[in-house]
Amino acid sequence: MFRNLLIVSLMAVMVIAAASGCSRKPGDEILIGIAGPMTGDQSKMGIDFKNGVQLAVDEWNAKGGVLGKKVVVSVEDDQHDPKQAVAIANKLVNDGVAGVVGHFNSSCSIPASNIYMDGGVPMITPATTNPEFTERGMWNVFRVCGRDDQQGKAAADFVTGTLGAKKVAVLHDKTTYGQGLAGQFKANLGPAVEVVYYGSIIQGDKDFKSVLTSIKSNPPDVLYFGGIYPEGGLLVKQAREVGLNSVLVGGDGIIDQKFIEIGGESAEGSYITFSPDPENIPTAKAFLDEYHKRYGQHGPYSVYAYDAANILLKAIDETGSTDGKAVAGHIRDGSFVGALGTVSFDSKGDNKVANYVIWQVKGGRFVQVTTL
Ligand code: ABU
Repeated sequence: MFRNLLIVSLMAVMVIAAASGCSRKPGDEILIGIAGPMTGDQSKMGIDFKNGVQLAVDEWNAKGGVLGKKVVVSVEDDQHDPKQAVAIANKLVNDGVAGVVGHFNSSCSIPASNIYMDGGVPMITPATTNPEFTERGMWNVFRVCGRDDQQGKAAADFVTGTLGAKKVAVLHDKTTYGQGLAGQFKANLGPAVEVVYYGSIIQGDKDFKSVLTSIKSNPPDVLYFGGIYPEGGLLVKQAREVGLNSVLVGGDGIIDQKFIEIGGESAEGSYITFSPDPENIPTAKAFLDEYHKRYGQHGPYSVYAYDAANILLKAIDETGSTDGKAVAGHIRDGSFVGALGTVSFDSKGDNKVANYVIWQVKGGRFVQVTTL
């Protein structure tokens, strides 16, 4: 009788575990999260994250894992929506992740970071550039990329210096990233430049001809855009269609081949601020070779996701722990040699070395046109 009861109870536990999707074996694995836009019009960025992190994880697992355990990834889609970002952050915390690589959008990373902090989880973003992400005195936030105060100034110096622009129009997409970057760019222009138009578009809209026609009435030398490539590509295309021929300048949000696919020939000549080309960084060669073999051409933030994952896993390995505060403390104090070179962080969690150079669309692809 007792034996039958035991068997029934065990079966019930197994059914409940299967029904709840509880296939992880706590203690046997180390779970890390990847968070970003995995579907929708910015999904190229999320997929680049996923590929870069998976490559790093596979390399660790091939060497025996971390702390003798297999590393497993949980890929979560925030759809570049701040509410969804908070929802998946709660899920990842509840699932027991040891750390998160993500998110992409500043508007997602900032609110999600509070959930991770309360849950004791360190996060390293490959791509979130809004300064506020690391300006709130949080112990758990890191970024391997630069910041918009740095790239906004780099863009303004280029536009006023190299391009010698006298009249500039500035548009942004009203997001934390786009509006913040546009503001940083404008604030660094200096008194010799006239800002003939400062305004916004709505992310997700498809027709910008009305605002572009207004800008054309007093045509600027430069049209600066703070935003992401789906809207950036349409803006440059429609600018030419309404007869506005100002050169488009933007930030890292538009440096993806998708911008050129959407903008077509109108994208040619556009300038973008971004970090130096990893193709010219000897330490990135092994990563790029393997990435290209597995996934095809890398995206702008593939290598940043790869380095972020390696930093997180190395910190777990070296501390011998998945305790979030211990891991974050080690990341903050340590120095990590990755595909992009040596990365170390300041007390806020910003990468101590974040350089911006200028890229241009030439012959249908992005080419780095200035050096450090
Ligand atoms: N930094 C490019 C776009 C991602 C973001 O910061 O919102």
